[in-house]
Amino acid sequence: MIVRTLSDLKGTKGDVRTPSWSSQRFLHHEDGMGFTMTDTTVEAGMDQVIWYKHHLEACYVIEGEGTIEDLATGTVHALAPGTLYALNDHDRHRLRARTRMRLVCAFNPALTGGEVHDADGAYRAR
Ligand code: 9YT
Repeated sequence: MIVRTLSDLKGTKGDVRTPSWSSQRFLHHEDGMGFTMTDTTVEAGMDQVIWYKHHLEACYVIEGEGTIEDLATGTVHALAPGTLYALNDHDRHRLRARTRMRLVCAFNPALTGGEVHDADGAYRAR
C-alpha cells in the first residue's frame, strides 16, 4: 500500500513548479499503478496550448474557473468546480484560467518524473 501526503512530495521529483502552473504528482511509473494522479494548480491568467500526444489525461476541477477549447473543433467549454474533462483522443487544447484553478489530474500512462511541456505542449513518451 502506498500512502502519501502533499508534504511528503515537497522537494521531490513529484513537486513540479513552473511560472504558470505547478503540480504535485502523487504517483509515477515506478509505483506500478499504471497512472499518475496529481494535485495541480493553474495560475490566474494562464493561457496555454497543450497537446499530450503520448498520454491520456483527465482533470477534475475542484477550485477556480476557466475554459478549455478543443482546438480540433473550436468548441469552448466552461470549467468550474465539479467539472471533469477527459482528453480521450489526445485532444490538442487551449487551457485558460480566469482565476487560480486547482485540479486533480490523472495521466495514463504514468509519468516518470519531472515532465514539463515541450514546444508542442506534449510530454515525452515513456
Ligand atoms: C491542467 C494541466 O494539464 N496542467 C499541467 C499540469 C499537469 N496536470 C501535470 O503535469 O501534472
